Parts: sequence; C-alpha cells; structure tokens
Amino acid sequence: MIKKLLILLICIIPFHALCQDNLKLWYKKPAKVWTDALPIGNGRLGAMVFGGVKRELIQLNEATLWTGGPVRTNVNPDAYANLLLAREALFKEDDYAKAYNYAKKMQGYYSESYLPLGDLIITQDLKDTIPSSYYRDLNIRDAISTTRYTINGTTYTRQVISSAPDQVIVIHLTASKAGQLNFKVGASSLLKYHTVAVSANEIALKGKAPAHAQPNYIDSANPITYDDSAGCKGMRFELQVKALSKDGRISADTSGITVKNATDVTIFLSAAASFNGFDKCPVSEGKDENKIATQYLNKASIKSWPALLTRHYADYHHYFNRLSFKLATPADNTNAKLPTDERLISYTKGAKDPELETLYFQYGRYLLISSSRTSGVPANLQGIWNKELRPPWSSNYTTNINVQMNYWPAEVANLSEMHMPFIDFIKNVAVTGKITAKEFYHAKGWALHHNSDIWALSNPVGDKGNGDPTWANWTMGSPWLSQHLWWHYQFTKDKKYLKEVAYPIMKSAAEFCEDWLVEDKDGYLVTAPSVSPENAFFDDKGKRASVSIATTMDMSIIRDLFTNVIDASNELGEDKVFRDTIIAKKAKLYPFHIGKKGNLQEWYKDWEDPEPHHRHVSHLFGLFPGNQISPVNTPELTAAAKKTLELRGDEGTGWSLAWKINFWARLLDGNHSYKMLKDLLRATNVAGTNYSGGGGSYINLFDAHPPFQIDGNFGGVSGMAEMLLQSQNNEIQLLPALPDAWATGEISGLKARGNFEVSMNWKNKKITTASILAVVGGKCVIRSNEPLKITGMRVISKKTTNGYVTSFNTKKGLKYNITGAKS
Ligand code: FUC
Repeated sequence: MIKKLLILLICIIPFHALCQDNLKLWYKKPAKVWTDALPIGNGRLGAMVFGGVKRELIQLNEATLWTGGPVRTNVNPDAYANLLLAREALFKEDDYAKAYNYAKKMQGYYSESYLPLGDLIITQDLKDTIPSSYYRDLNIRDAISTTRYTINGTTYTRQVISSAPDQVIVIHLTASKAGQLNFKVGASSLLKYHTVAVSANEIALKGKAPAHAQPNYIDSANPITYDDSAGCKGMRFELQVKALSKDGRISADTSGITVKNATDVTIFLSAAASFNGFDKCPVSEGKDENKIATQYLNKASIKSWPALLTRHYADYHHYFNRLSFKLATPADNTNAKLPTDERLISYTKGAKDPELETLYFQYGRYLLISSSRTSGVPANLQGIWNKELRPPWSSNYTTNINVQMNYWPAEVANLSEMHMPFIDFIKNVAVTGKITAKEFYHAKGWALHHNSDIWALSNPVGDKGNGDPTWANWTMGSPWLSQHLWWHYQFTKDKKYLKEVAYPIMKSAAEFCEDWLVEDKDGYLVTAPSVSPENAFFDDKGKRASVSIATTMDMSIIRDLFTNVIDASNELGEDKVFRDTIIAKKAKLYPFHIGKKGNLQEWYKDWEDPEPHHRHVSHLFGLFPGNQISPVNTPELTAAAKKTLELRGDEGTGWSLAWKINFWARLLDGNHSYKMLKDLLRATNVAGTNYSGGGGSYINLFDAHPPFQIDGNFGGVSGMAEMLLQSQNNEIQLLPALPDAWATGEISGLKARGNFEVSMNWKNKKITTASILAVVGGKCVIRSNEPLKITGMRVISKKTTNGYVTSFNTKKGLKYNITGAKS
C-alpha cells in the first residue's frame, strides 16, 4: 500500500519518466560473454559489468584512449593527377575498372583504433561458490548497476556507477553480515603497462598506447607498433584504484589491493589519458594524465557513497527525465516479468511486449547520455565500450552511415547536449579536411572520406592503394556531417551558434562540393569518381563495377547541403552572393531517376544489382535522413522509394534494420516500421562478423551488426521517434506512422524542429490530448490525422489530401494544449 502511494506521489511530481517503471535490464545469472555484461558510462569512463560471484570482471574504457597521434603527413601527392585520369576514364571511355584503379592511387593511410583501458578483477574469498539466490541488473532510470547474491546466509551487494559530476567509476560493496567481505582487487591491460602500489589502499596502472594499429581486416605480420621515433604518437594513460572501508583491513602491493573482514567497501576508479586534442602530440604535448586522474580521485574519495549517488542521480536525471514513453500493455503482460535474456528470446518467438519496446527506446537514450559527453570525441562504432586491441573496423568513426546514425536521435529524443561532442568533432575534421581537399584534390573547402578517428583523419584510407575504392574513396563526408550542424540549429534555433559555428563550416563544405562537381555531357553537375557505399553494379557490358559517376547518394547529399546552406544564409540574412551561386548550382545537380522496375535509381544509369539485398540503402538518403522525398511533396519519388525498399528486402545487419525503421516511418507505413523494429529486437548470440541474417540484439540489448555496433541502438531510437513525430518539412506531424500495435499510448518530451517540445496521449490511434511547449516561440504548423482544437485559441484545421493542417503563432515559453476536435 505504502509502495503504491509512493509511486502515485512520484507520478504527480513533474518528472514523468519516473512513472515509466519498466526501466531495468535484469538477469538471474552472471554474464558469460561480453555482450551479456551491462554497460555504464559517464561519457568518458565506460565499464562493462559482468556480475560474477567469486570473480567479478569489470572491463574498462576511457573515451580518449586511441592508438596513434595527429595526422600530419597523411598526404598522397599523386592523388590529384589520378583524379584527372579517373575522370577521363569515366567520361571519355566509360571504363569503370580503369577509374577504380586510378581511385586506388588517390588513397592515404588507414585510421587509428579505439582501445580498451583494462580489466578490473575482484576475486572474492568464498568457501562456496554457488549462491542460493542471484540477481543482477542495470537500472537505466538511475544509471546504476547492481549485483546481489546470497552465499552461506550472507547477502553480498555490489553497485557500480560511472559518475559524470565526479569523473570516477565507483563500486560500492556490502555484506549483510559484519566482516564478511574478503577479496582482492587487481587490474590489468592489453596495452603496455606496469603497476605501482601508491599507498596502503591504492594502486595505479601506468601504461602506453600503441603508436599505430593496423585495422583488424588487414593481414599484417606486425599490426601493433609502439615505437615512434619522432616521440609524438602513442599516448600515456593511467588507471588509479583506491579502496576505502570503515571496518575492514586494507593493504596494497603491485599485485593489487587486499580487503579483509570488511562489511562496507567503496572502490574508486579514476583514469585519464594524455590526449590533448586532435592536433597535439599525445607524448610530447600531452596532458599530465597522472595529475588529472589524481585530482579526480582525491576529490571523489572524500565523498560518501550516498553523497556520490545524490550527485550522480541529479546529473543523470537532468537529461534522462526529459522524456517518458508508455504504451498500453496487455493486462497479463507476462513477458515483462521475465529476466531480460528470457524476455528477449520469447519476444523473438512472438510474445507481445510493448514495454520491452519502450525500454529499448529509453535504453538508447541511456546509451547516448553514457557515451557522448566528451568534447570532440563522439560515440564511436561501439559507443565507448570496447574490449579488443584490434576492434572490428578499428571501432572508429565510419562516416558513410554509422557515426551519423549514432546522432540521429540526439535532438528528437531531447538530448541536444549529447549532440555537441559530434559537432565539436566536425569542427576538428573541418580543419584537417581543408588540407585533404587542397592537397588531394586542389579543391577549396573541407573534405572527409568514409573513415575518421580521434585525430580527425579526413583522407581516403587504404594505405595508398590497398583499400577498396567501393568504400575507401567515398568523398561525401563533409556535406553529410554538415547536416548535423544544421539540425542542431533547426532544433535549438540558436542563431549565435548558426552564425559562429555552423554556417562557416557548412559553407566550407559547400565550397568543396562546388569544386568537386564537374559538368557531364548534358550540362548537369555530377560527382566523379563516385560510389554508392559499399555497393556494386553490372555495367553496360555486364562487368561488375563500383566506381562511376553521380550516384544518387552523392547527388542527394549535395542537394541536402546546398538547400541547408541556402536556408541558413537566409536565416542569417547574409552572404547573398554565395547563396545565389549555390541556388544556381543546385538547379543544375543531376536529378533523381526512376528505374525500369519503378524503383529510385541508385546509379547514374539504370544498371542491375549484383547484390539486390545489399545492407546499404544509400540512394534513399533523400527519404531519410534527408527530406527531399516525402508523400506530401513528392508522391512519385515516394512510390519509387517504396519500390526500392521492397526490392532491397527487409533483411539486414543491425544498423541496416534500424535505418529501415526510419525509411518506413517516412513512408508513413507504421506497421512496416514496426516489423523492422521487431527484427532489430530479435535475440541473437552471433559472436563474430556476420552480414547475413545475424542482425538483431544481444541479451544486454546491444545492437548486433554482428558483431556489436552501437549505431543500430541509436538508429532504432530515431526510427521509433519518427513513427511518432516528424518535423523535417517545416511542420510538426503528429503520429505520422503509428503501428496498430501501438494503438494506445503516451509520450512526453519529444523535440521538433523550431524548438518545440511535444507531448501526446493517444487512444485507438487518435490523439486525445497533446501539448506543444514553444521554447523559443514562432510559427507552429501541425499536420495530424484528425482535426485539432487548441485550448484558448480559435484555429482551423484545414483538411488536405494528407491529413489536417493547423497553423498558429506561438509565444516564447508558452505551452499550447491540444485536443482532438472530435474528442
Ligand atoms: C561500413 C558497413 C559495415 C560496417 C562498417 C563499420 O563499412 O558497410 O557493415 O558497419 O561500416
């Protein structure tokens, strides 16, 4: 009764998220493999908590710990001559194989790799090892992981947080009976290191990162090198571990910290690397990692566990509690009562469980808050969680879909601040990208290719000729990343940011595009060489090829940038001369084509696909994340986009499934989006790399590419948001793609462009009540499936062929309450 009253009370106070009470991943057994373990993170320090009984493993990461050093000599002086030759082969000879070979000669070096920091191992001195009860969870409402088990009548509890305000990971251990905690804490790393005993209760692991690691897909006799004769590359790092207890005895030596006869122990983990910015040598110009880690440790370790928790909760709730999402749940939702591993498996077999879907949504928000808070260091392919020395695809920033997908939900899911590390990264890559544009292509502006890293690498990769141009020579990084600069403005309406940060970088990307575009024989502006990531075609002679002219993706991305640059310069009321040139060039861009199968053509010509079900669906960029194709504005292209998706099929790796949720939402087909969501949520335990049929989710709800890749988690959140709210066409569309399975529900705290905060309740697929908070004011246009009333205003909902349109002016800071006109 008291518990019920408490929940009721909590629900009345304005933190709606507290009412969403399904916010836990929990299990009845410890993690066996890494993708069973539970992620925590403060945006810089990450950990995977295994929840072991006798032996606990907490695998650690630090977001800035990468191989390598600044990109200083990564220029290929032969690139420009080969660019001219590639163009000649394409335009004069239609020789795609020749163009492919010239493209290889335009490459620079590979990117660096994101690294694991180390393992913390707690070995408990226990006579029995089989507990009479066992429980572990990750509570994403509070960002805390708990492991609890009972052995020989004593209950042991371990809680772990990664605190952003205190910049440490804290492990709090208790025993229900006095003096029962006896354990040893040790730390190790896959990198070069040595351990020192700092004091009677503290050890430190001092290490060094490699100067270079070859990507894991490159066969190399010597893939990891530590030496750098220039004394620049290969950062230093330090992990400090300190244990405190009120009653136990603690001692430390280089093998670890030993705790005896304690009842309550707090372990503090502090870590730092010498990374000092993308353009500084981490060795000779590096930060003092010892000083930074020591300062954090000293400040945190004088605080009590309750005080640390209070500060951690306040920080985390500030972001997480902005959004709450509930769906009507069947009265007997037995699936929701299962531990998460069994729950996911039975959901995969067909059990209905809307609460698992809303949990998945909030888990994605949790992961973004936990992995994206370090300036200039956005979430990489694995967020901040990686255990491998040579991780898949270097766990780097892959820019032909992956890093952008990480940030699709940032604005709409009300985590605009978490977008900033990516925006700061774009500022860095716009600096190195200027050198790449000039040195490789004799072009203005900045260029970026399909891979980058913490050093803001921007060149085409491939170790000068070893990369496959199908991915390595994709040149559209700068215009695509610029989309995020514009989105942040659209959602915040922050003009100062637009003027000082976004517009100059967007303009510089447009200048690169101007120089990169060439005229074809019909006078269209086209890109060449051009690829459609990472797909191929059969050319007119039936030969398989991949490097050609003006792929639909290239043209769509440039069209997107040009439109945004025009809009941005209009918003700022400046740069008219440049705007007019871009308007003129935009009109000459090679247009969309509908192919003989009724699909949106992927290539310059209507070529056949050797892999019709390829995981990339790059030619639909204009549908999502772009806004060039929509049922309201371009019905014919929309039909072609739909056909394309049908031909591509529903299968795909994790991120591909996630992308398709977004596509179908933009086609306003909620049931198909929902089908893709269910596919993304299907349980998988595939450990290695598997492109065919393995996409889904591991039991810790990490996205399975396979292997684990975090983009699908974030793309999934974005897709679910797109099903409920869209705002890409200067209007807010409420419930555009609601599936039958979500007929009744409520969401509060979604964001729409124009800086509107939207909440909605719906029943039987119809809005009952909604509200729009005009954070900055301005005109608001709503598109809805039924006519609407706005409390205290006389507005008319105009019937159109695509729902009803209601327009009104808003005042800054006011909330507008909406009801369905018929309700
Ligand atoms: C692209 C994709 C792969 C993978 C890699 C990180 O190359 O085609 O599937 O996601 O990035």
